[in-house]
Amino acid sequence: MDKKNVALITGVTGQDGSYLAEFLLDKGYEVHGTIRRSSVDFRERIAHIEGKPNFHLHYADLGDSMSIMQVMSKVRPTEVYNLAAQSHVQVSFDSPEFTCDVDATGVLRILEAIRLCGLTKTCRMYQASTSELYGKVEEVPQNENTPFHPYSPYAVAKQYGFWIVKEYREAYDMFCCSGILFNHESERRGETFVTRKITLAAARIKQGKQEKLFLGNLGSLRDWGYAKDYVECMWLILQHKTPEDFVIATGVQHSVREFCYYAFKHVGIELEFVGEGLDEKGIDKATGKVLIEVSPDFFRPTDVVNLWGDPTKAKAELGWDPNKTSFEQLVKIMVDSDMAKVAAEDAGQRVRTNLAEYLEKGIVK
Ligand code: NAP
Ligand code: G4F
Repeated sequence: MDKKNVALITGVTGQDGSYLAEFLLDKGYEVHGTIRRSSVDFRERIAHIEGKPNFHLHYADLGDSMSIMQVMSKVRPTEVYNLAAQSHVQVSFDSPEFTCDVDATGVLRILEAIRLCGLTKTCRMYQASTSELYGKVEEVPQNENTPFHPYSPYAVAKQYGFWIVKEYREAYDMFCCSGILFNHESERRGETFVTRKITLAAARIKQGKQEKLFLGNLGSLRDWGYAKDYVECMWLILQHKTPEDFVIATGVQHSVREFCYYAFKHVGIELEFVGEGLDEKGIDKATGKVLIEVSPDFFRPTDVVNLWGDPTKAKAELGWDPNKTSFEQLVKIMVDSDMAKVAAEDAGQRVRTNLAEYLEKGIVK
């Protein structure tokens, strides 16, 4: 492999960043990642690759142009993957200004840093865009030509990111592209996203460490893929002959309710859902015990309820396989991982937070 392949990943400590770093290291890249200073040293997702000779970390914050300029001029990457973001939709209603600064202006800061460092012709840039842009959907399934209708502060900020990438491509002839990624999950998914919240609760309930799971909109529909498969597509987008935007999705849709059903089934609990709206409950068929309840705390001021991607373009032009991991396999991977984590957990090992309990009580959403 050409030794000159140098990747800079913002958000390397996140779910996608950690998988992408592994993927690029395996391909022989020199990989640089950005981290933020935090009062607790928590880099669980990349702990296994820290210390590898081709892996380097730098402090930078997407809200701080100077830090981005410094890392860009030092690393002089050939590929930049901008994965850093305030990525939680519900949190964006509580922190809209911060979300805008990081998820919108942050993208501009990255593009300008590439330009000002004189890397316009030598560096390709990938922007982590999102199916949330389709928001209050105007077409089902959604493809690259579906109109956008962002429906949260997060999505509005990401829409700016999408358009500023397009603008720099056209204005400065830069190789910069957006991957419009539908939801993708894994055993490394943050614990407050719905899939991980469910798999963790299924494991904890099965092992007698949690009584109940409280959720919001059970009818919400998503196209869920496996994060490990999706990072390959990010890379393929930057290897394409021309800079273009791509939808990355599986083409298969399920509801939050179905995700619960399969996750609990995998730990040996068959759920039956009874009632409607706020009164709906998920009941253990064998014991009659209520395991899932609906709480208004987890509803959003505006919610995106019908995401379903059409990955035809990525399949045809990038040769990417959107169905390497099926929905059932994804649920199994996540539940198996959480069953093992919960089994290993004791008071000492759960010092980071009592997040599962906070989630259960609705203190953290
Ligand atoms: P994630 O696990 O929440 O990771 C986000 C990363 O961004 C973390 O490394 C975080 O650092 C970093 N970050 C947050 N604010 C930052 C700031 N101000 N400056 C620098 N870094 C900052 O998210 P993910 O699921 O991996 O998603 C990766 C990207 O894809 C995000 O841009 C997300 O919006 C987008 N996306 C995700 C999905 C999905 O389903 N996962 C779908 C579509 C698009 P800390 O560890 O320090 O917090
Ligand atoms: O898991 P979620 O929080 O993911 P959401 O909002 O779709 O956002 C994720 O995917 C986007 C791609 O479409 C990314 F851009 C974004 O960064 C993030 O990775 O919620 C999924 C659905 C929503 O409709 C939500 O209302 O599940 C519903 N839901 C129901 N109960 C819940 C809950 N979501 C959360 N987080 N917690 C609940 O208790």
